[in-house]
Amino acid sequence: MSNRSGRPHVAGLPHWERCAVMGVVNVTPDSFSDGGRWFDTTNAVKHGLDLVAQGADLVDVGGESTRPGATRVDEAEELKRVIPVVRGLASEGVTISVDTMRASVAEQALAAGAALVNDVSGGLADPAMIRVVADAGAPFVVMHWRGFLQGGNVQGIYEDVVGEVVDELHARVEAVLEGGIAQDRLIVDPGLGFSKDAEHDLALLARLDRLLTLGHPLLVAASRKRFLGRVLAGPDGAPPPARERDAATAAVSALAAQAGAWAVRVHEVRATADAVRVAHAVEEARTASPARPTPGAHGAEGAR
Ligand code: PMM
Repeated sequence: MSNRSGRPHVAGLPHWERCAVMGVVNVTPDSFSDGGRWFDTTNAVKHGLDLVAQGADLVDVGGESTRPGATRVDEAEELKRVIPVVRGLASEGVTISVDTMRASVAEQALAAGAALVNDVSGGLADPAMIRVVADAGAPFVVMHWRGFLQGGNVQGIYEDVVGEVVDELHARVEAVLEGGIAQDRLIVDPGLGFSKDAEHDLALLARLDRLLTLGHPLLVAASRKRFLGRVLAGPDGAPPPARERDAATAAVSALAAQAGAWAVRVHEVRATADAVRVAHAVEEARTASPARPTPGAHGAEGAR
């Protein structure tokens, strides 16, 4: 979906003239990259407000780590972590997305003021999810997901990762629409790092244009992920720790924005807020500048 300016737009959310910045608040003791740091309501709300002050357009609140191998938290614990934070941020006027695979958490978060449901399972983990989101008329992120990690990562085998992710996301989009979520409220996400290794993630980032053919706003969540560790590894092959991957994350944000992503999901907002603004300014300059002959053509003319 896109509006008159050609920018992708999601019904039910504010319109942003450039790639939006989704700041992450993980209210978990064990998240992959920032677990434990914001693990109480007061700290988590403060962190969310700090992210907004640094340039986040919306804040993604999650109470369950999706890091490979993480054990699931029970529903009561997830609710206890997430709902007070959603309520606290909503009372400050923040646009909130709730990162959950549970319909009950989504339902209560929407009632507490969340605007968007971000489900890394694309509605597969909880059969009630699609109905809850459809009934609330809320926007929904459908991420590419092949199930909870199994021994040996059997789900992470692809012949053509880009083609398979596009096809599988297309099938999920159809199922979600069938379930009653509105066409103009659906966002798609390639699910970087979920049953994917570094080569898979890079191949997907190289072909975001193929994901855009799905016809839905695209969310890219590369922040601090393992593939960046691989790209940044030193001569000994050791990846830098997750918190030292923020400059690389901002580089991905600029590339994703330039490719036409609707939003990027990041832990460290400031650098990405700058990156998407630079990408937007370059895009505006491209639109404003009239087409001219290429230097090669010019030179050839001058030589004649
Ligand atoms: N990745 C994580 C959590 N939530 N949501 C979406 N839509 N896409 C993702 O790729 C995604 C997500 C895992 O990262 P974290 O635990 O470090 O935040």
